[in-house]
Order: sequence, then structure tokens, then C-alpha cells
Amino acid sequence: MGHGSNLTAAVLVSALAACWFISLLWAHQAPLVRSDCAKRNATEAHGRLGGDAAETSSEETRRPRDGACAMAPESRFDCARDRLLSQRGCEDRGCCYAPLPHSAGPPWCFYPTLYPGYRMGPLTPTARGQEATLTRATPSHLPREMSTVHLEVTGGTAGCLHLTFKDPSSQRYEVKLPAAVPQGEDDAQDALYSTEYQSDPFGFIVRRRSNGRVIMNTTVAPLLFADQYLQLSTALASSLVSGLGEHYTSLLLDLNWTSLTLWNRNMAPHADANLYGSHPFYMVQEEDGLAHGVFLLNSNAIEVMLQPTPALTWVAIGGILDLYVFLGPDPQSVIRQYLQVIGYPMMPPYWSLGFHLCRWGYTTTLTTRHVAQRMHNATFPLDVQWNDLDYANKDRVFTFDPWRFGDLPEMVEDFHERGMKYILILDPGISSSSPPGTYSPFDEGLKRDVFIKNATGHILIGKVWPGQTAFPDFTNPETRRWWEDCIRDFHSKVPVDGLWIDMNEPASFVQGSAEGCPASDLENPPYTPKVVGGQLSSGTLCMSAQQKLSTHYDLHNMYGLTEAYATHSALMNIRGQRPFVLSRSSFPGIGRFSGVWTGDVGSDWEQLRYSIPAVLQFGLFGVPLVGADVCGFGGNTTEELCVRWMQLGAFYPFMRNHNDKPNAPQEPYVFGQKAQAAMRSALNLRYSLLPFLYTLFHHAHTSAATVARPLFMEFPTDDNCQAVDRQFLWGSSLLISPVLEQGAVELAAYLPSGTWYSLHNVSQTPMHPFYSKGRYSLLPAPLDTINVHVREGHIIPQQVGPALTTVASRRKPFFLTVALSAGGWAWGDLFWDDGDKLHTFETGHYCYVTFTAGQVGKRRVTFPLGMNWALDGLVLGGLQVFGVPSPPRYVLANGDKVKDFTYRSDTKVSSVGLALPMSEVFSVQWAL
Ligand code: MIG
Repeated sequence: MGHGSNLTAAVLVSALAACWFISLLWAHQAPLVRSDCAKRNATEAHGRLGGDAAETSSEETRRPRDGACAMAPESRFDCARDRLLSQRGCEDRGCCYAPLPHSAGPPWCFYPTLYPGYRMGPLTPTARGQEATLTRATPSHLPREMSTVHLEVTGGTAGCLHLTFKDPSSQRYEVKLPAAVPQGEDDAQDALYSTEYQSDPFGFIVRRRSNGRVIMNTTVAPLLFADQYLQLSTALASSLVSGLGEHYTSLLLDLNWTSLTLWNRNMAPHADANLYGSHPFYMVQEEDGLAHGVFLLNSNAIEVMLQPTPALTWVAIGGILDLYVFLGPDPQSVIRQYLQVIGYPMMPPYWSLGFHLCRWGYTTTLTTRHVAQRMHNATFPLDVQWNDLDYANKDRVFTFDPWRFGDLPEMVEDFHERGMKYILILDPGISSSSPPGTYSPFDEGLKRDVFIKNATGHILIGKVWPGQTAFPDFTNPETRRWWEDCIRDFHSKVPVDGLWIDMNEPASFVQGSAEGCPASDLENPPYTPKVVGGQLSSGTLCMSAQQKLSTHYDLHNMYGLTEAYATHSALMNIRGQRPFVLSRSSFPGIGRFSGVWTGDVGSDWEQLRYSIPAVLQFGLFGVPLVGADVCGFGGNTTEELCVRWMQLGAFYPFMRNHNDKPNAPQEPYVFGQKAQAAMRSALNLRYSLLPFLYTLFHHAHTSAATVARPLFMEFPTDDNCQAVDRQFLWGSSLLISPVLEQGAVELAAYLPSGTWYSLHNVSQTPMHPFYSKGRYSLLPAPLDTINVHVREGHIIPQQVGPALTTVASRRKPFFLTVALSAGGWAWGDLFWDDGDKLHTFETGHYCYVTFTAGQVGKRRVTFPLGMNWALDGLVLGGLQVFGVPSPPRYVLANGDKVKDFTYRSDTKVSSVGLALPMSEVFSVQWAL
């Protein structure tokens, strides 16, 4: 049977009164039908709140009505965000002024209820949904305010509502994401939401239909829409809010009068700072296990204010308000609905799930070769060796230093021969000061007009590692072609397997440009969100810089996304294989093209701990391929920290040990034997689990499932899971509980209800399964141990045996860990393909296997025959079954008696040694 065919299910029957079996099935998944959030007509009833409010004269407008200021302090919405106002100034805005003992916390100057604002005209049907015109009679304090705003409402799908607020008279910048996932129609279902409008002042309410819960209520504060100030506040359905990256936060955001700025910035992770990426998306857990999400598609600088009401205020300083509401109703559905808008993540090459080693300061090929050799000698798996800027000739990208890296091409070939891959760094800044004729990326770029211009139309010159640099404008198609040509040319000499795109916020060492920036409202907007450095152009380009699609002011947050897109397609065209790109800067949709790392994390315990929520949040943002620099980038690591980080890092979806130039080395082999053994065991555990991890990526790619998953997504009705971010899951079945504290040799881990079997990677005392009612348990965690538990009812496909690369690990015997449920059943699956080819799922060049285990009664055995080219030559070497109540009397594999099986009555684990071809349906059964 060829790889394009379908298989029916295998059912196993046996004559034994009570036996257990595992059968292997394989079948091709049908491509999912997805629906466009923007396509479906809104069909739900649109109500109206309050009807038309009384006419108000301008003077009345300025004075809050009686009682309109009497709200509780936590329900106040700031009326003076832009500046500190005196009572007089506040009242001039028609706002309430009521000082409190502290200046932090609730605002003193705040909007009265029914603060005059836009008034909504009639809601009329359109081809796609409904529309209305909002007009305001009384101007607010904002300069260049829109007196008219056009509202369009489209119900995308049953679970997704889409509202856009635009200025009807002018052409404002709107983000257009590259065409997302293939679209289908979804009109059969009923909408999960209903909407209501307050017409004067304008506001809207979104409810969850099933229970009437208010998901959004924007009547709590006025809508503001000026050229450089767009504001929308909403009450929140609960205080359990996640998202709004990229920041150094826990999984649940702090709602105690905090603000988060979304403005991509080269900045080592620390609290209260805007970091490398911007993701204007949040998810709210609704306390009864339901969830919803909200996405503001806007690439301008955004500040989000959170307050304990609970409520949230968006302020964007440009663009339009393009708002999506995802109704779930469960957390995983929220993410799928979000990713239907921004795109499902790419399928990474198999090798990229192996271990990566990097540092700044591998100054020669000799050193780099030596590092890889020492890893090999010490039997540490290593799939990918990296080089940082060291390779480049005078720090110029697309060149390599002829003295220190003269044999770079040969080194890469040598790595390839050993089954390894090679990646190097690529900064976007193109040196502009090399003598003409000596550096073709710049000369060619100049000719082809690919660089970002300044306000007067000359090439904007900033400063990065090579000195003066120009910045490619990746919104220009010609730039993408030029970029591909540069990569192709370089690749013909140095056959890199992937590219690491750094400094793409973009970062510059001078503010704005070498010549500064012209004074303008773009450089100094009426309101600047709280950004590191105080000004938008701090550490980056002038806001007035010109790109093909718009000003840098509008496009800044998308620089990394556009570079990732260009780099991804270049690699795809040049190598003809699955691209690997790792980006520092990010924006919604980047997961389709690239993985992300969390930047310059420090080598300390707190950064270790916060790397978990960082990784989990990127999962929510559609970037499953993510990790922090293992052992920390900034500062010297310690042996203990590095061991713990290698253990946790073994469960980052992307695992790379990377270090800053001045620091003490932190490659696994530099540490003592005990530490090395612990790191080796963590790496071997990861490698053994790669078939499982790869399968999770397949589900991310095809159905937007998360890979590294917060507990609340899997156990949404368990309140104890709401805030857990010191532990996480791989998919739905593997619970990772790392040590995050110095000196700790045990940890309190939360085990949700059910039976959890320890997947212990140490051969010491056997770990008994936990029969948890949902409780914290103290788990032993000596230095050589990371706690990993398999959830009952799941089968984990593994490949075992020492392997130093994925080329080797992919040939090892498969091994199934079967964690039986209390009822004696379990399920698992495996996605397998060549690991490197493009679009294997889309073209059917893969194999999908499901494993089931269960108790069978008296029936006959029938097998569908199956061969599977992708699994040819691979064997199932054995399985371990957790939760076998008593020793099996005998075990049969495909009907033949198996000699090689053991049973431990203390742990109730049965192990079976096998040698069955993976490419055929098999069954294993045993009698108790
Ligand atoms: O200004 O290329 O985050 O991983 O080693 C520093 C040198 C530039 C920042 C990256 C880091 C990388 C470093 N880069």
C-alpha cells in the first residue's frame, strides 16, 4: 500500500478471557477545513443599550452629571494619561477629579460615566456584516481627532467576531498580514456571542451566548480616535489574563494598575520594559473553564493599561482599531481561532528539535570545530553547531573572515558529513561604509533601491556592529529578491542549514540615524507610550523613515516579521528543504516562518524561572518553536544553575545553549563529571522523546495545537491550574516539573487529578505512580533528576539508544511508554516523515500512526495489512506499560509468545522487549 492511501481501523480480538492489547493503526489525516474569521456574515441579533441619550449642549458636556464621578476607585478610567493634570485641567476636559492618598494606583482624574463621545448612527447590513457611522459633536482634548469613525462588524465564524474602526475620510495605515491559513466556510454553526450597542456615547458589549457572560464591555470609558491616539477600554470577564507580550512577566498578568508597552526593542529581559516582540493578543480564563481571546491587529506602538476592576485599556498611536474577539469556548479553541487569523505555525525540520550549541566568542573555525569535537568525545548529543558574529569579516554579513574562518565552507561540509547541521547569525544592518566595489550586498542593494530612506529621501544610515549601516526594507518585494540573492550567493560558498536573524527590532546603536531625526509629530507624538529610552526611536530608526508600505512609525513592530518572511522564503527557494529561521523580534504571524528565542536572558535563577511563562506565552502567540538561551546568556553561569537549565531546556521546544562573549564557558563538557552526567541524561531524555515532540509540532502545524502548554489549557476547570507557570505540559500528556531554585533537591509540584506515572530518567529508587486528586506533592529532585510524568490514558512514542544526532536517533528502535488509565486504556500517535522535505503533510508524504491500548474480551483478531514506506526499516524495540495490576502470565506479539518481558510489582510496570517492524500493523497482548 502506498503512502497516499487510507487505512481502515484495526480491531484486535482475542480468545483470552482478559487480555490487554496494543494495536497500531495508521491513516492519513484529511486536511482540516478552516474558516475565515472575516468571511462569515454576522447573523446574531444586535441589540442596543439605552437607546438615544438626551441631547447635550457643549457646556453641559464639560461638566460631569450628578453622580457621574461616584464610582469606586478601581473602576476609574484615567482621563489624564498623557500628562499630569491639575484639578482645573482635569475639569476642563469634563473629567472628575478626586485625589487619593497615593499617586500610584487609581487615577485622580478620570472619566465620568457617560462621558460624551461618539454617537452611533443606525447599524445597517452590508455584504459582509453590518456597519455604522460614529460621529462626535464635542471634540475631546486630542489633536487631529476624527469627527467621524466608520465601524464595520463582521461575524467571522461562530467563534470569532471582527470589528474595525476606521477613519472614513483618509487613508490610514492598516496591517495586512500575508494570507493566512487556507480558508473554508463555516456558516452552519451558531454564533457563540451576541453583541449590544450603546449609541450615545458609543460603546459595545460582547456576551457569551451560552451563559450571558460579558466578554467585553467598552461602555466603561470613551472610545477615542485621533490621528495619533486611538483608545478603547473594556471591562474584563475575570482577572486571569495572559498574553500581551513580549514582557518579563508571569503567565498571569498583574492587573494592579500596571501598563505594558508593545514596541519592539533590543533590550535584555527585565520587568517593566518593552522587549523584542509585540503581540497585541490576550486570553482570559473565565473561571468556569471557558476562555476567550482578543486580538488588536495594529503594528503601531501600543500601550495596554491593566486595572483591577478588572479592566483593560488599549492605546495605539496610529493605524486603525482592528479588533478580533475569539469565543473559544475552551482555551485551546481560542488559540486555534486566533491562529486562523494570523496563520498556523510552520513545520520545523526534525533536526531543529535536537540540541543546538552556540556562543559569542567562538572566534575561529578551529575553536568551533574543537567545541563540536569535545561534545562528541564526551558523548553529548549535538545536532547543530552555531557561530555568532565572530565568523563575519569586519562584522559584515554575507562575508566571512579569511584568516579566522578561512575554511568555513570545509568546516560546514565536515559537520554535514557527521550528520550535523550548521547555522550562523545574520543581522539586517548592511555596512554602508566599505569602499565602493568591495562589498556587493551594499552596492547591489543601492542599485536595486532596497534600503529604508530617511524623511528627505536619502538612505537612512544607522550604526550597528560593522559601523555605519543601511537597513533593508523588507516590505519592498525587490528587497526580498535582493535578500534572497545575497543568501544564495553566500550559501553557494557556505551551505548553512538555517539562519539566525538577530538585531531585527531593528536595533541601532545611534538613536534614529547617524544624523538624528527631523522634529515631527512622528518622532514626538502627542502621546508616547512608556518605552525604554523614553523615545520611540531609542535604539532604533527614525519614526519618519520611509518604507515601501508606510513610515517606520507604522511598520517598526513588523520589521522582524518581514525579515523572517523574506529569510524563510529565501531558504526555501535556495535549499529546497524545510527552512529554519530563528528570530529575535516578533509580531503576530511570525510562527509561520520562524522560531523565536527570548533574547539576552541573564544567567540567574530568576531568569530561569521566568523563561517558562515566556516560552508558554509564545505558544499562545502561535510560535511554538521557542526557547531561552540555556544556562543563560548574560553573566557567568554556575554549574548547578547550568545543570538545572539544561534539564528545563531539554523541554523547551527549541533548545540552544548560548552564551555572551565575555563569559566563562558553559558547554556541557566544561563541568564536573556529576554535572555532565546530569546534563547528558537530560539530553538523552529529550532525544528519546523527539518522535513525540515532532508529532506535537505536526499538530501545531495542522490544527494550531500548542506544544509547550500551560496547565490551565489542559485542565481549564481545575482552579489550581489557573496560575501554574513553574510547570508545564508537552501536549496533553507529559508534565514537566523542573527545579527552579538554587540548592533545591525536591519540589512541590501540582499534579492535576488522575494518575501520573514518573518517566524517571535515573535508575535509582523507583518512582511510584501518583494517584492524584489534584494536589501538590513533594517530589524528590536530586541534581540528576528532572521530574517528568506521563498522564494516564496516553501512549508516548520514543526512540531509545545512544544517539549523538537526530540522523542517528531517527534510526533507533521505537519504544512505547504506555500509561494505562484506571479503566485500562491508553491512546497515542506518531507523525513521521522524512523530517526535512517541504510540505510533506500537504502532499501526503508522511505516515500517521495511532496507538491504542485497551482490554479486550472474547473476539477474533483481524488486521488490516499495511506497509509504510516512511517507517520502513524501523522497528518497535519494546514497550513499557504503566499500571499493569498483576504480573502477566504470558505476552504475545502478533500472536507469538514473547520471552523477553518483566514485571515489577512495586511500580506495576511491565516491560516487553520486541523486534516488530514499525511499518506494519502490530499487536501485543498479554494475559493476566
Ligand atoms: O548586540 O550577535 O541577542 O544572542 O549573541 C548584541 C551578538 C548582538 C544579541 C543577541 C545575542 C547575540 C549578540 N547579539
